[in-house]
Amino acid sequence: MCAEKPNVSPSAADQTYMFDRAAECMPRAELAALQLSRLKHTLAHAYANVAYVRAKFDAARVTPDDCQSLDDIVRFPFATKADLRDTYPFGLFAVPREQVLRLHASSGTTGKATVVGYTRGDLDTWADLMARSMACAGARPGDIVHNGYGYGLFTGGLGAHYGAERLGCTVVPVSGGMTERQVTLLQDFGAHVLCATPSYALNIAEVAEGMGVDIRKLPLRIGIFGAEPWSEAMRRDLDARLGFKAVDLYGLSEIIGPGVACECDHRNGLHGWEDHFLLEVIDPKTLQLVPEGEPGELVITTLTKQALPMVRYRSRDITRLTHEPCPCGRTHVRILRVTGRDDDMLIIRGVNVFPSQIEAVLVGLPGIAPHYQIVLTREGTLDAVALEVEMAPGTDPAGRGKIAADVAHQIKSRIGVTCTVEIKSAGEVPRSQGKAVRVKDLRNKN
Ligand code: DLL
Repeated sequence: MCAEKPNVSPSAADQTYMFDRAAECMPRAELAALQLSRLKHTLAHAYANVAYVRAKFDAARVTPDDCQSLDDIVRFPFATKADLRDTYPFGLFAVPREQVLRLHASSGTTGKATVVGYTRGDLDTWADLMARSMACAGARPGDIVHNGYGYGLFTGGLGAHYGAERLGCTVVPVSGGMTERQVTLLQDFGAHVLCATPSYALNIAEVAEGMGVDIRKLPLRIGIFGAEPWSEAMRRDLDARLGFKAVDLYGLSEIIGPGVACECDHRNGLHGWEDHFLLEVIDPKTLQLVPEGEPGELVITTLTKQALPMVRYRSRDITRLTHEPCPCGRTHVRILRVTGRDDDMLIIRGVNVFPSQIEAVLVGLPGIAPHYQIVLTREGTLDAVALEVEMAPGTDPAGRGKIAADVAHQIKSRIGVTCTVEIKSAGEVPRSQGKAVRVKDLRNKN
């Protein structure tokens, strides 16, 4: 309970604040015209300056002149992570390397890292889009922003950092890790906004509980969480444990980093910033567009990037789009939460399952803490799934067997997957410092 927490919700007038109202509320027809002129420019820029892109367009027998309307985008070939790997490190840059002021890279767990670059103009656009996103989420100039996203090659830390500064906030650049110190700083500095992955936010909440600190009584108002899939159930849990509003932020380094899309106060999907990105959703098997509202893979074309223009980048992220008007007045399409990546999708004895579906079942079950790992092994020719879940602190260990049976039953009846469940003691499942590792795939190792 949080009876002492002061009522710090922004006033009604404050809720109408936007970082760039003209862009965020642009009438749809104007937005489409802007997109088309920017799309033409991007296609011409990539074709003229990136040999790899030119060769792909030539092979597909298209030139930038074939784009006369936004619908013509489907004539152009897709880009994938493989393009970045094939041209490692700088082969997709459309400007001389000397004009690239910043590099970021993914860790590249499979194969080479993917490297992305930014001109001065790109860094400026990114800061603007992150400022816009943070304001959309409810951050305001003058707020203190505790930035727990990792600093370094990952785009989360510096992306949120420059966005918060652009908005006019005081940034606390703590990065991930040293969680006890983070709790102390949250208390001492009185941050209003917490930026972190949702799994790390959970870790912070838990460490605070262990230190006897009630996060719900601190001045924190908003959590801007992203960089990994999370469920509505996890959001409810985070809202309750942290005592403030958990808001979803989406992005990917290949496109710009965080700041591609963000929820507003209504938390009914993430506004995708269409003046800078053209968003499509395709069926990953047929590669055709799906009707609005149907789930599919998000494909993104950058409209203003200079160093690394991306045409039809296949994100692998599964989501849905809606143009239903949002009460906030922003006109940009909404991404209805990214449920997972199609390359994270587990096919367990023929059933397609995303880790976030398992999470949604686990969060809220009695006796369970929302810390889990899915361990995949192979038994003969069949995949076997073991779920390692933690007992909630204070739960009687004698009840493990019953809790395990209950979890297995719920997973079977709600998702249709048979799994064995191991109930671990509090603290046994590894804690996240950034992006949580939800799946341990041992199938090729035994
Ligand atoms: O994770 C950028 C980011 C940083 C976004 C901080 C939000 C907050 P990458 O490391 O390139 O970039 O990973 C991008 O993470 O394709 C999704 O699969 C996943 N992802 C990012 N945001 C969300 C989200 C950053 N809100 C990949 N929900 C993306 C679900 C997300 N998945």
